[in-house]
Amino acid sequence: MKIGIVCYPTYGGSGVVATELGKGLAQKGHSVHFITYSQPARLLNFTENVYYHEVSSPDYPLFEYTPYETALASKMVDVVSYEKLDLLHVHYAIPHAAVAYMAKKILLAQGTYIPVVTTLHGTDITLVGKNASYAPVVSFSINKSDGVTAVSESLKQDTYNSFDINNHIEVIPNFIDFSRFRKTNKDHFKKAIAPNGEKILVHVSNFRKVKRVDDVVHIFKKVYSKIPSKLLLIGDGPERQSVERTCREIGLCHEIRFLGKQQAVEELLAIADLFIIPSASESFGLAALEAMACEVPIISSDVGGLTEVNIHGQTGFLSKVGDIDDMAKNAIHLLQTEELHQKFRVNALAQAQKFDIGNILPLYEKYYERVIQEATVNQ
Ligand code: GMT
Repeated sequence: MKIGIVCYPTYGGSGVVATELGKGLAQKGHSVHFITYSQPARLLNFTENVYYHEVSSPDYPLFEYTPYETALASKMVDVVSYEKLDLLHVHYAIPHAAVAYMAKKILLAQGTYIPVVTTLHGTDITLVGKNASYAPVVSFSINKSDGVTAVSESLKQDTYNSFDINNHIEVIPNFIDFSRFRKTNKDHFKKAIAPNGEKILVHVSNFRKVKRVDDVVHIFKKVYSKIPSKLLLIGDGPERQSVERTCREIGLCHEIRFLGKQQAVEELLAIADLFIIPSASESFGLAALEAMACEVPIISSDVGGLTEVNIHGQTGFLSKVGDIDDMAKNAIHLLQTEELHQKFRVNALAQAQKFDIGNILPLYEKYYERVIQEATVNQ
């Protein structure tokens, strides 16, 4: 198949999933055309069967806001026509699903029918999408997509609950590439970070409010009072400064390291004893899955798709959002009970294996084929 992929090229989960999906499809022989405003963060090397089309939206003195959507729609039209694509797959509803609808109508006027699949990722539904400024367009463009997928059952339900949707939503969960995410020996890292054999707790996110990174620091404080430990905070974003202030206030800056955006997260996960993800909302929790693939048990909140990834009492523990005491209690229990910790490590890996890219990619391929076939019949 010839597939066009539209996504945010930044470090966010939706862009990561879109890029890894595209690379996986390309490896299976499909031609994959990325249409984005800059080179996707995980697409920096040459990859066979992968093409990159940059969207540029020229500035003009009249524009207070550059009309990116217009430029993107024009680029979609151009790439679909010239490259003779079979399908457009857009990730994150805002604005991609609406722009795809526009491109589809333009192409139809030129005699080409291009089926559009929209993948819902999370905040496009649960946070931003619900906002009255966007909701009517989000709802309309989901209904007008030829296929709609959500990354978890929970997100599917949230979508039906929040919008007036008359389209079927297929759940295709996020996935993990074990050739990259697996436990490897990084003892030299471990020695550098925890020279006296301290336990290593890790959090990875984009430091947005929804991630509740402050909770991570407060959980760590409680763990630290019982167990010699270190905290690694990976990623960056709007809450970083405030989290740094919290670390200073509780006087634990010397035990907490802010590592910023890291390319090789798997190398740090390889030395982790626990992964903390206390988010207020999480449609899937790809960061947790990546940790589990590296055999790291999870301490998480019990929201959204996290309940489908982290299994309470097996791969980690789930607590109510903001229940720092419970999360700390669970973390301490796990770190102090070596046998249980080891068992959770094994379970985490087994659970992550269900989301192996090798199992999930064929679901997308089958879904594409179905959408293309239905679109041909309904034309
Ligand atoms: O987590 C974020 O805020 C980034 C966001 C995105 O779209 O880039 O992540 C969402 O999509 C990821 C990939 O499908 C999911 O793993 C995350 O759970 C989801 N984030 C939220 O729902 C908050």
